[in-house]
Amino acid sequence: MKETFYKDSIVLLEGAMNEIITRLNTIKKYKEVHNNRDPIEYISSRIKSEESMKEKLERKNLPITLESALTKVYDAVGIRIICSYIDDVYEIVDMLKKYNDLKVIKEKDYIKNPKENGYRSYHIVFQLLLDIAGEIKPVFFEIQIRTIAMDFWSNLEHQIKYKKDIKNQEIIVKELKRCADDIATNDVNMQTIRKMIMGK
Ligand code: 0O2
Repeated sequence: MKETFYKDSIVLLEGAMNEIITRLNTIKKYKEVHNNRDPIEYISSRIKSEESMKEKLERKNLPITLESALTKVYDAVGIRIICSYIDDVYEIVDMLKKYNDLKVIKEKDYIKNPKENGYRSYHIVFQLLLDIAGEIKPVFFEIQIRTIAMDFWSNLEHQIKYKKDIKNQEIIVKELKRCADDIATNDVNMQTIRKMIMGK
């Protein structure tokens, strides 16, 4: 077994992750065939590492137990969907919400309401009722959907979290915020130009 902290439950987490990835890959192919355009650029996924899960439980003042990792924190399974355009993000959100076996638990639109540091992304926590040979097991997972530009920004910004004693932190934070705002403007501009090209 890969993850000792999750014990046998790793099977459920990996099962849910694989199931959702399969659906997303089917959506990709379907859209390509029927719309001549796939709104998803790429998909990544991960099971939260034991270290990162324990750190999160501690940060949220939750007991460091398997039970809280599976039921109090919702991103043991994390899936990221990267799109070219902002409209694609919302198209995917709508598509995901149409699955009858997915229940929305939590939803945050950090694109319409960016975080103070400039972070933009659409987050949804779903509960999937995983059917394992007739036994129904609920599994939570978090999907983050964002544009390529938002993803580029957040990958760089994320490094601040893990790097200690950063020199010029104040300037970096300010510059990152400026870049986030520039990126947001350009995402809107790119979307507008695309619509003009498409004659919409
Ligand atoms: P890691 O290391 O990426 O896994 P809450 O609703 O606030 O109680 P939560 O889960 O903190 O619970 O909510 P939220 O805001 O949906 O954040 C979940 C994840 O989004 C984070 O996971 C990050 O991956 C990402 N995220 C949120 N805010 C930021 C940000 O300001 N910058 C970047 N780069 N990523 C962010 P983790 O577990 O915190 O971290």
